[in-house]
Amino acid sequence: MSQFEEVSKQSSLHPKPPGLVLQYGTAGFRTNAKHLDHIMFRMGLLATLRSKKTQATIGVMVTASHNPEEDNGVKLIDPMGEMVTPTWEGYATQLANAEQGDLISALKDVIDVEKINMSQAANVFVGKDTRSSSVSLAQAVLDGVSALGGHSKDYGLVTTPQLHYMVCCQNTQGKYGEATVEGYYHKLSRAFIQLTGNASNCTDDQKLLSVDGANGIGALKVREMERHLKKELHLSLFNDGSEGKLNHQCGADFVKVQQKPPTGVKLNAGERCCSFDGDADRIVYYYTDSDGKFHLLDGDKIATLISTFLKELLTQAHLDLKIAVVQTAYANGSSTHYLENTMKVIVRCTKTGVKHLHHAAQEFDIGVYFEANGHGTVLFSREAEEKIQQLAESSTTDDETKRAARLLQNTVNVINQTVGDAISDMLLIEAILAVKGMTVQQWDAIYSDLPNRQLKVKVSDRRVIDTTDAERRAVTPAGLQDAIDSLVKKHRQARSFVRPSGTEDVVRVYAEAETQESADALAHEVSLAVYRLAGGVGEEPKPSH
Ligand code: NG1
Ligand code: ZN
Repeated sequence: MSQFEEVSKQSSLHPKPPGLVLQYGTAGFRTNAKHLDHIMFRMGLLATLRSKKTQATIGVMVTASHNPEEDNGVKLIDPMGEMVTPTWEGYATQLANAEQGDLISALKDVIDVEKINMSQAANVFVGKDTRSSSVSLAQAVLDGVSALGGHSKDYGLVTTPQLHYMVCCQNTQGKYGEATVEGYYHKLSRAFIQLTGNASNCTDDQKLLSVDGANGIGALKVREMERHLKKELHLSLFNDGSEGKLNHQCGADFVKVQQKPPTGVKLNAGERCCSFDGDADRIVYYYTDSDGKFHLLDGDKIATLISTFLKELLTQAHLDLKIAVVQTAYANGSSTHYLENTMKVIVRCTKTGVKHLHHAAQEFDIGVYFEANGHGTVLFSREAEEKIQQLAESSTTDDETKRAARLLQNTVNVINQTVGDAISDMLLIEAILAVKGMTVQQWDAIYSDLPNRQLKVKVSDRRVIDTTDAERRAVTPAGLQDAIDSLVKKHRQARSFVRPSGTEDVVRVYAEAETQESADALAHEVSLAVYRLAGGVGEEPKPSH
């Protein structure tokens, strides 16, 4: 039987509902799990083609991250562990939307355009999160790979960043690490223990950290990793999936957007706590003070902590490497101000979506990128890594220089450079706090966030909003940006912007201002402007109390 006959036969077991149209968005395909079986099979096919084309291993992750339990989704991972390129995102959408009878010709179109040698071997790594729908959906991906004669390795339950790590390890022939879950734990924990070895007088209390696992895969994996940490970190794990529902009233997205603690976590005043999202590629920290007030330390605070630490080490090591922080329009204005004016580091702003941040960060020797929601990592250029390594191993440098170079070297090893990784970020943050002897309150006090509010507005077609200047200004519909500008002028220290979401059928509104009342009022006024000028549907947005 020819290759395509096998695909035809297998695809009839994963039929596409006629007329259903889905798009590969900011984070792959994401929707209610019941619409995704054919998508998964087809992404198995596409990953196989991508593998043949790149002559490398490709990853396919089945997850819908912070979305509700009933949703699911799928993302493709390119050879170095990065997100798949925009051209192939386009193929993903074409393949996903080809009606059942047109699938083979859609597949042949990609093969022709990309001039793919179909006799080339293919290898695909597949991983999934803890959603109940992920079991059959991951099987559909595997079926797609085998229908085109590709080899696959099923990693089963892994976090999204773990699968990115596996793909990178495999394609670097083990230089990045060993492509197993144990290899991941070993690499990260070893670097973590070496980093914390530089902390003097760290008490048991300071080693305490509460973790909200969002009832997802991160909880399972943190538990597996614990024994590798050799008591250098005492974790209290909450929302571990044994009772609660995935992402429900918990997890990084809930905490960030609601600006309140998750349910299911015992918070003692002053104690550090962090929340992962449903696939453990995001993390935020927080604590409550003695007055019961909640303090959030989001991706901006994390980027500031990490970049300050790295900048100090570069000075101590006398290394002349260019460091930058990459943010999006959602970064709190105070963080940008502090980074540019006090820390004097280069700050770049890109469009929302980690692939944009990742690319911008690659332009520097050291690029620290974080979305305000807690997705981020640090990228080191190959030259930067080499310089750090040479210095750490040199026999002629003095002790202080060498110590700084070794700390930098361990930082390179603890951070998952392929993608934002809650577990790896957590280990780096904990190590920095330990090495600097810093409390969560001191970290929080580096700068004060401007009060802010995020809202959503439903419109009939969110594509009517087009933006420019890294999404900070709306070009269409006519009059919207003028309306936002005049509303912003009514508030002190204010800023606001709107953009269509890439993962939900809504327009997102962001506002920040001198006081919470002002930020709330501005967010509401801008929501009304969107509703009126961009085709709002349903009830008019109401003011928050
Ligand atoms: P959209 O829905 O495009 O705003 C959200 C996040 C992104 C990114 C993606 C992927 C915000 C405001 N937006 O995108 O930063 O993380 O999801 O998960 O947090
Ligand atoms: Zn996620």
